[in-house]
Amino acid sequence: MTPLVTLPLESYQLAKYAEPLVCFVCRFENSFDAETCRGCGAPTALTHQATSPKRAPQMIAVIGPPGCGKTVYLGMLLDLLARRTTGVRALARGAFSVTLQQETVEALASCRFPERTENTPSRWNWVHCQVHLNRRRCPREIIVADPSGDAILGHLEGQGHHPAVSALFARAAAALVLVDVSEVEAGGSDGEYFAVKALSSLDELERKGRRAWRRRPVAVVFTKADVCETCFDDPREYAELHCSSLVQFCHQRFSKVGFFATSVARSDTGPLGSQVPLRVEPRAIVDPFEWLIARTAC
Ligand SMILES: Nc1nc2c(ncn2[C@@H]2O[C@H](COP(=O)(O)OP(=O)(O)O)[C@@H](O)[C@H]2O)c(=O)[nH]1
Ligand SMILES: [Mg+2]
Ligand SMILES: [Zn+2]
Repeated sequence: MTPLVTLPLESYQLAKYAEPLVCFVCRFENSFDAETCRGCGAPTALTHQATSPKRAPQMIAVIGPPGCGKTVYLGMLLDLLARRTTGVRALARGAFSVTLQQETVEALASCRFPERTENTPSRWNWVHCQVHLNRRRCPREIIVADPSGDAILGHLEGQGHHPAVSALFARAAAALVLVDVSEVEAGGSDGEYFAVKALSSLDELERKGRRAWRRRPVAVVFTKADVCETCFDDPREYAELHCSSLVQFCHQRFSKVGFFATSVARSDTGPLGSQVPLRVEPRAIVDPFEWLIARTAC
């Protein structure tokens, strides 16, 4: 015997699915209840938030090979910006925006560096923050992702499909290009080639008009500069001496380029062979960000 049951037809629930949620980062059309974008992996909370402010948020592309120090630099940058009471400050928007800062600071506080960033974009840390420049100017909405270097490399080498990297490259208002000083000092030039490849790829994306990449600001950031004091003395001169093809490329193709040296912690080889932070001593971390924001068109 089949018992008869009455089920209410909740068709109004289906109406929610009729209107897609267009991802702010990659423009993929998601269903309204998706947690991460099926196109690029960014949290959909970011898209919900992005539609609320008066000014649309601007993205900053963070570019560098695996291991150049993106996670450590960004985590420390956000922590410093969040604790400031004057000058450029940042307020996180949404719980997901605090994770990068939290994971980095907790790792450094327990004498280790953060884990290597996973390749899958839905596992990257995405940050949406409100950046206050000074009392007179209204705050800016900024979105930054901490991408995996392997995904950027894959995108540059044309291997695989990396919608998150493609979207960041195409739609970012500015770029932070990281070059590892410890590699430069060891005589390597992979970091320099990586930076030239990435900048060349940006330049080819948009060459004409107001949105041309040559008009968008690019900060070249030498990370782990604790290994070479002269890099701090004059980062541009250091770049001209050690990364001359990068400097040439920047001058030829971009109109707003700055060179910076930063360091988060001195490190040494631990008992298990991995690098451990010896002394956390952030130096010149905010300078590139401050420079970039001041030059990013509203
Ligand atoms: N000496 C020094 N080493 C650093 C610094 N920042 C990062 N590192 C080292 O670089 C490694 C990779 O850093 P990470 O931020 O994970 O690189 P990512 O792959 O670009 O995100 C860390 O595990 C540390 O060994 C720094 O400021 N100074
Ligand atoms: Mg990382
Ligand atoms: Zn997306």
